[in-house]
Amino acid sequence: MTFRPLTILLISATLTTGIQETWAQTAVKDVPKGWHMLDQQKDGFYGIGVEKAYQSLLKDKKAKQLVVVAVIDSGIDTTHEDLKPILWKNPKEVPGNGMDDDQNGYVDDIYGWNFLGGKDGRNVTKDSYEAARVYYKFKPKYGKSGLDQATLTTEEKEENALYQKAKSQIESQAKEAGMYVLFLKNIVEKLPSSDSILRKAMGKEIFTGDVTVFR
Ligand SMILES: [Ca+2]
Ligand SMILES: [Ca+2]
Repeated sequence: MTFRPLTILLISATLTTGIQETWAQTAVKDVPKGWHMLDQQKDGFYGIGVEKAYQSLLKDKKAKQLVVVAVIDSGIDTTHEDLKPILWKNPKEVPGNGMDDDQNGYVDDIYGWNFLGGKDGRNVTKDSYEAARVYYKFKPKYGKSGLDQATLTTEEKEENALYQKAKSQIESQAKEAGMYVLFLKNIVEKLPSSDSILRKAMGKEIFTGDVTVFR
């Protein structure tokens, strides 16, 4: 499988990791605006400590050479004050004219391309994991019963190995999801009787999920 060179910029996985950890950490507290910029030691939030970096690591420093960093990740804010002046731009593409000026297959790809989006590069409502995309792409070819491995070319064997790996992952997830469905079905079936028990125990028709009333 081959991929076109990506021309997407910035933002590291650190931000994603920080989001997950901070979300768990502050689930019961008010989260300040811009928490993701804060510092764990100084502010108590698992942000990236950007001010600390400006004041210590980057203080009085200027770039010695130009480094272009390509990052394959979710989108970035191309209007951000720190990113806007340093964002790499496709020099052969004219933005906003609806044409693929550099003829690389992508229209108006001035900062890169959203490969998870629609054909026009716009966001889609739903997307999927890579394993699911690989699974459904190769299933018609390698998912057939009676597939003779001996007839496959070297490239097809590699594709088939990739398909089998994705299939294993997808089927494992599907099995797990099936168990959750059974679990949720059981809860839904019990809800009417649980509801009547709770209303009787609390002596009111309308109640919230506040469990402290039972303490
Ligand atoms: Ca283009
Ligand atoms: Ca264009």
